[in-house]
Amino acid sequence: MNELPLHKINYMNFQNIKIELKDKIAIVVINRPKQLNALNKMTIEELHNALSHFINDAKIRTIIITGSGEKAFVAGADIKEFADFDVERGRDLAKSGQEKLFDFIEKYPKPVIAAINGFALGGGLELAMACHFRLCSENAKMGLPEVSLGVIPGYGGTQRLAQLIGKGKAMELITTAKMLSSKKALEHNLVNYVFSSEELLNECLKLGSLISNNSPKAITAAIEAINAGFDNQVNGYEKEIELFGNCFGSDEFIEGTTAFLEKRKANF
Ligand code: DAK
Repeated sequence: MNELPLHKINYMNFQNIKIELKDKIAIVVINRPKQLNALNKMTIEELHNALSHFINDAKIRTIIITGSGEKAFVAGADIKEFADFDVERGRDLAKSGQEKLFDFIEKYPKPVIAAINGFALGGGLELAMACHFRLCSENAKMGLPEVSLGVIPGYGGTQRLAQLIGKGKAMELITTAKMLSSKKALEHNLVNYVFSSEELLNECLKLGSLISNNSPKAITAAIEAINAGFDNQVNGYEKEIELFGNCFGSDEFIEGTTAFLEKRKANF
């Protein structure tokens, strides 16, 4: 990872993740480089705990999730951990993992950016796809190779990949288990931008800094409204109207409009 003047803070005694703070941005680094940052149960638990903590920390406006080292974001769920699962355990863990981490991130009230710094495979790509958007390094490789192991993506991958790149391409990628290069991932809109490994984190921080200028309450409402359009149970347009109306009751709306009229920068 890039050498940055990051203020390192030990929020909690995490074993598998590191937290670094830069201005109003929390960088969550998955830190199991010897296993290419494979997601085991404890890592999922720690990610959930760290993110839960940041929800109530008004100083943190954006979360960046990345992997330790230059080789991998996350090379999948930890294969050693789920190799002996039976049907019931597989189903239970898919459900609890989806709720605890993947759906939790998708609905998270602050923007979560995936900085994909290498392999993002299986559960790793599912984690990146649950994030609100993705940037990757030129050396990144992305895929859902689960069928090569006799399973299917179990952390929302069949749903989110089809939403992001379209049904036909998702069918191809999942059934062939092949990996996409960073260039192809950009062409397929799986990632928003590609940068060199050296630039990746700084570019994510620049986006985080733009986010920090804006109204946190409006951002939370925007995330909810965008997500509503992908929820079959909800009418996205109606949700947008409701959330739009709510904005008019917020102190941040008053500050934003007052600052504009007073020709100054809003202070959110
Ligand atoms: N799990 C555990 N260890 C892993 C790992 C993984 N996913 N990926 C890599 N490692 C470990 C390797 O075992 C190796 O450890 P040692 O042998 O040195 O102890 C170390 O990381 C370095 O890996 P390689 O030696 O293989 O490195 P290479 O450069 O040669 O290859 C690679 C890099 C990324 C191409 C290769 O490591 C690879 O193919 N890794 C596995 C990719 C993969 O198939 N990932 C899993 C996808 S399936 C579930 C829900 C969801 C899921 C599962 C369960 N439930 C709800 C129960 C999701 C499943 C998946 O993610």
